[in-house]
Amino acid sequence: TAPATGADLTITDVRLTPILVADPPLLNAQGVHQPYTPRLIIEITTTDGITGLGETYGDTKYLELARPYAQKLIGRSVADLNGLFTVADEVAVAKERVDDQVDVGGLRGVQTADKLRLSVVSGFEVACLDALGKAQGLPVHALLGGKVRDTVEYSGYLFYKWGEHPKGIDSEQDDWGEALDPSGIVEQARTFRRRYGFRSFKLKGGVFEPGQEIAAIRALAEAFPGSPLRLDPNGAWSVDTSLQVIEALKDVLEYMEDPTLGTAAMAAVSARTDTPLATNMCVTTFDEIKEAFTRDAVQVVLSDHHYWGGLRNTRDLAAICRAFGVGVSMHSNTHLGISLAAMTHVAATVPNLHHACDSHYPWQSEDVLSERVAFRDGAVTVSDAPGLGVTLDRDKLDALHQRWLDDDGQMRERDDAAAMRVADPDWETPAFPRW
Ligand code: GKR
Ligand code: MG
Repeated sequence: TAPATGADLTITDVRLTPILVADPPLLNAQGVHQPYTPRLIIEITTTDGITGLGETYGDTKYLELARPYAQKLIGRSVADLNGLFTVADEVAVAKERVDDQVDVGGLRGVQTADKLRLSVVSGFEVACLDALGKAQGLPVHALLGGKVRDTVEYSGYLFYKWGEHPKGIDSEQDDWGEALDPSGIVEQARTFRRRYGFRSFKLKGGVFEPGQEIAAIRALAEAFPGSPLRLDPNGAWSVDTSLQVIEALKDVLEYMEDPTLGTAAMAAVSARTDTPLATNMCVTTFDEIKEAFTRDAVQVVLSDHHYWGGLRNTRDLAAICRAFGVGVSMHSNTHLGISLAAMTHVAATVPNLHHACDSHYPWQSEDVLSERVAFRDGAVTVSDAPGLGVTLDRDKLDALHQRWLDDDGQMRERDDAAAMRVADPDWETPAFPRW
């Protein structure tokens, strides 16, 4: 595996570090975020001692797959990116991990073995690209064909939010305050604008009855005239409710994200409105594209390299969208700076990315990097340093891993409904459509 540059790209070591990261009490259709959320940090080392970093979901079902997978990568080359998928197919996924399971707080549909594998592969692909870039003196975007923009714009991702996590459970205090009504949401958006300069905003909906969420978007439109706005109830509404909300907001929405659940219902909404519908729920795999696009169920797909199996698959997705005239935006789940760097590199290479990307990163006060990735004027500058352009801080990583080790198992799986039951023991994840 020794290329012309002389670097030996053989993988000699893979280190997996599960961590728990502090997360504020953000509300969504399933419940509320736990005080700590699991992530997995991946470090791949080559014969020459070059290290590549990756990050993905850290719940047990991902760790169970990542551990044997990591072993199979020893002796392979970090340049063998296609081989990452072949190796993944060799790792068995336990049946109980996919049967009747829903993914990531229930917001990504039914879990399948393929989705699970792709989410694991995504973290390793990023780590391989980081190592390969460092070995060759090239930024990750150059390995993907080169950047077509120097900065990547992000949206301010607004959430209804409690002031603090329920009393009596271990948690960190955040400095965002409470946001439970339209004025709280506007205040939160002002803080986002002041701290990071975001110009467009997305509100996570599906929390309160639709009238209140309409009022919040109206209040945002008034406070930030001309700013692109999006609302995402994660499929909580019926077709009729979706159409009513769209009618009430059509003059201010950039797009409506997953108003209702499933391709058929999305297509029914889409047929009766000109407001673009976006999704990170009904198109999450290549298999789902054909039906959704041919039925014109969605006009914008939110890519997410963690879902789609990495940065190169994200580019494939964008190419398919281009062929069908479907727009591309970017989805995010709770994540740290390694993922934000990866998102920024791939976003920089996608010509048909015409919307600000989502990112949860501002909600994470903790990171494993020596320097946080910075938003300026609502955007991240694309790094031209070799690899991802980020550096691991081992002390920070160790501290967040220690939290994972000390946990009694409660926080090691993300479960927004369970977190809600701490405050409201009678809480059941609502049947959808809720409204
Ligand atoms: O973190 O509560 C959340 C979000 O709802 C997240 O889980 C979703 O996957 O942000 C995502 C979305 O756009 O649907
Ligand atoms: Mg969404």
